[in-house]
Amino acid sequence: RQMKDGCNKDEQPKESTLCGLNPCLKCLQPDILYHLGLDTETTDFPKVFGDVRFVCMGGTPGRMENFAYYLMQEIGLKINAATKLRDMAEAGKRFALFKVGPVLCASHGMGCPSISILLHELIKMMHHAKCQDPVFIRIGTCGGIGVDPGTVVISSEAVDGRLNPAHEILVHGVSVQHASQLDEGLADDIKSCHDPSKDNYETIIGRTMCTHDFYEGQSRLDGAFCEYTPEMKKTYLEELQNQGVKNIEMESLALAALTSRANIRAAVVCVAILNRLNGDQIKTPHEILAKWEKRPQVLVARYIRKVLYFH
Ligand code: R2B
Ligand code: URA
Repeated sequence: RQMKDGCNKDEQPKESTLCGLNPCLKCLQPDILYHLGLDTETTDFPKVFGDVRFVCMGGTPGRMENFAYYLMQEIGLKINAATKLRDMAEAGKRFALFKVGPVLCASHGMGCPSISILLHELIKMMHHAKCQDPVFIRIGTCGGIGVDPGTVVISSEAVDGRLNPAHEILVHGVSVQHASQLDEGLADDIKSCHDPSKDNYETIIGRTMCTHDFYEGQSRLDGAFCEYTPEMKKTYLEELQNQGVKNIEMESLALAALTSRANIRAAVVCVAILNRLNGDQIKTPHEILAKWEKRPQVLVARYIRKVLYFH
């Protein structure tokens, strides 16, 4: 595939395909991935993580552990029924990290600040391990905009609350914006794993709005504070809908921005647990939510299988 300017894979055949990273990384001996509880001195990164081709992330440790066991079955790596996976980030006491062959499954917590910390450390991990073209995928939940609950939304791009396609951070007190485009080809490839003969729900591609808050940032009327009217909420959500926004969640801006800075392809695959045009509170029973949460997992597992065995 086409490399970004200044990235030439052939010049450094033994390095990772990532680029644009901190030039001082090589000075860090060891480099300590503090929140993962891993470091380059006590772990041989190329040996342990060098085969990683997919990095899947989701909000909670439990969901990512379940996904890892599900993948083990789906990609045929189940050695015997008693195979137990170890949380490789247990020492960090923040995130959970499981490895199933070429797939890493990590929990990212809630919001851009949390997933940013994870991504800095996972991207450094890919670099130290000399991984080749790893793909990063977030599987999660979201609020839909005019879509039926249970629908899977794959993000075409991430935008902020002003519909600006950039992740803004403050560096030295100065605003810096990083473009938050996602890989279109990857989104299409994942969507093509939807099977209308088996899946009794829709899978769509659309714009994703990413906010830094679940309540006011998403124009909910049920937060502890609310200084706008139901009419103002209606106007805002309808404007989002007119602008092609299909869902709202809280991590896509950081994921899109940090991965594209490193020349990593990334996707965001979320199931809508409600239609925000019809309400704010999530009243769906837990058993149904649990079923819906599997939908992005099933789709992404099919995608990984296809890439591993049919390419
Ligand atoms: C979706 O769900 C969480 C909030 O409930 C948040 O992490 C997100 O993006
Ligand atoms: N996650 C969000 O960020 N918003 C929702 O409405 C549902 C899940």
